[in-house]
Amino acid sequence: MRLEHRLILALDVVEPEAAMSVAKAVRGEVDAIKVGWALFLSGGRDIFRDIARFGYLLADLRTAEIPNTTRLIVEQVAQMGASGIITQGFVGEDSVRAAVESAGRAEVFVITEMSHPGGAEFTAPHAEEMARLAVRAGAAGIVAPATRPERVKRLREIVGTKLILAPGVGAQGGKPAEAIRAGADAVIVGRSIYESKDPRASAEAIAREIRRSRGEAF
Ligand code: BMP
Repeated sequence: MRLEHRLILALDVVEPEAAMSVAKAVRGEVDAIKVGWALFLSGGRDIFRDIARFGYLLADLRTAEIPNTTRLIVEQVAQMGASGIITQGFVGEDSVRAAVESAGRAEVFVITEMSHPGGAEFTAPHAEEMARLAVRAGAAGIVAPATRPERVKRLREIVGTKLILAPGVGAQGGKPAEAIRAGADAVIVGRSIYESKDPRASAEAIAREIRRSRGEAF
């Protein structure tokens, strides 16, 4: 993933035409577009292919399966033109390895600790093990909570130079600059962009905040 803005749009817009119009609006202002189950169920393979033509499609049909089923799913996702694929870490090393091996040229990101309050119940106590697992399995990086920057900081110590993508900014209460300062490479933002009146301006504002926090000119 090429990190120019350090911002990934989570396109959780269910209506395909509306989704495409948000994708077009933020074109050039985000590094990747994450598309998940809700839009896949309404727009199918076509919408995935359309978004992939735009640039980096981060496919979030997050696998939580045994290795064989993981392989079958990930091969399908890669065929739709995904540049990145998200998988759960709690499934264990064999399943994560299956995702990495069947992803082809796509990068695999492993969810460690989830950003919502419930993420503290079962994922947080094992997040560090999942981060180690992601490194061992050859993943491109991990997903870690922008809602808990101190956890991003700790997970950064474990994953070294692997990428950390941090969701939970805006609607879930996390702050983009804090997540980046804690060690995230990019933030994943959904509602604060696609529900705003001007998605492009909202994306620009978040990217500007990140640049400022990194002391970069903008
Ligand atoms: P929003 O900015 O609207 O809260 O969206 C966050 C996005 O990141 C959603 O697509 C959600 O599924 C995803 N996500 C998350 O919020 N927390 C995680 O721990 C992992 C995720 O993939």
